[in-house]
Amino acid sequence: MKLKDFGYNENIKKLRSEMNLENFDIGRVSAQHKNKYIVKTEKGDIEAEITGNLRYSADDSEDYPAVGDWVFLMVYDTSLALIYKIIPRKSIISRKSVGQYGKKQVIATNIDYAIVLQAVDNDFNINRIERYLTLCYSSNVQPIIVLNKIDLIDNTKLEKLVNSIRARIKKVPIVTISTKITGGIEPLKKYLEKGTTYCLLGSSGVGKSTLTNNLFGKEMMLTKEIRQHVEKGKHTTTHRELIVTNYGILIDTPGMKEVGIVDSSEGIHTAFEDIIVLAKQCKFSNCTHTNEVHCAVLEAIDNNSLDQSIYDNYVKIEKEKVHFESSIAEKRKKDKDFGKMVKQMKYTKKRTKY
Ligand SMILES: Nc1nc2c(ncn2[C@@H]2O[C@H](COP(=O)(O)OP(=O)(O)O)[C@@H](O)[C@H]2O)c(=O)[nH]1
Ligand SMILES: [Mg+2]
Ligand SMILES: [Zn+2]
Repeated sequence: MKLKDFGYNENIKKLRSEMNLENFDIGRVSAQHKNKYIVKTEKGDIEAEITGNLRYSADDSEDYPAVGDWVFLMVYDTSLALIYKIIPRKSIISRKSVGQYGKKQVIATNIDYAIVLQAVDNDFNINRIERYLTLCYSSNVQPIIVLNKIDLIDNTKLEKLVNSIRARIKKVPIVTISTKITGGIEPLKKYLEKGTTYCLLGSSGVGKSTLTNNLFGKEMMLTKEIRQHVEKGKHTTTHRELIVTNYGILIDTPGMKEVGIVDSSEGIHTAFEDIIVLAKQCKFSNCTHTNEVHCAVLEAIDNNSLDQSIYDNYVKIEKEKVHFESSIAEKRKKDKDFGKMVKQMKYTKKRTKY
């Protein structure tokens, strides 16, 4: 395969030459298993680890390679390669780390578009769509809203669902599909382009893997292996895979029960544009739009020009963002205090030696 097939473009080429590492091979991280990475290169898929140097200089999860990354590597043979450096990313999708306070977890990088997938049966939830949009905008990724499993409802019901999204979300394409009927995913194919990278976002069970398989054209062996793992009760929650198809490069993500929003002021601003526009007319520039007088947002709800449900979701996501930011600040301070203490201890030790 050519580098172009898995997303190599002028931008990567430029960054690559700027970095002046012409002696290294280049590849794209397609999967991660603990501390091993599968990297797609012109020579094929190669198993790689990171250099000690990269490991020691990393102090954040974002400093490690992630699925979607372009990396410089030294290839010794197909089962031995070292990742030396990560090429700066165009976009990073991350979420709150599950179970690690104040930490982020990178889901995928260098994504062009996110396919925000929901099933029209019991999974449908506009608040959650807005949440994913916030995540997309804060990650510099363009969203496409896709409703799957439309074989399960009639046209009237479908039209109602689409209209209900349209009432709240104005500028994002909405595509309706089914992976179970012939030609059911054709409407989506119009939005897909070879060589472009798409990340599938959505709860578990909405059809992300089925859609990936359909676009790939055949059932992937890998998916079956993973299923067997799951059946044996092993965890596969961190599994992500970059898959090259004629309809673009797809990154299937594990179902996200909760989309924890991390530092996303930009994202919130774009997803809740109506509110942000109104907010410019609030009396106080630091208005929280919760209890202030002359708050243009609250007034708009009162006179029905702003939907209460949009507002409620906005307040909820904004609150989470503030909470996460303070948890990060708190964690940084703790780390810093700890660092100081260690330094102090070393210093004391030195002094007492003599
Ligand atoms: N009725 C219907 N079922 C679907 C459709 N797409 C996927 N499914 C089913 O939904 C279930 C979950 O699909 P899967 O791809 O594993 O979801 P994932 O967790 O998002 O990867 C499977 O049983 C699929 O066969 C669809 O368009 N219509
Ligand atoms: Mg899946
Ligand atoms: Zn206000």
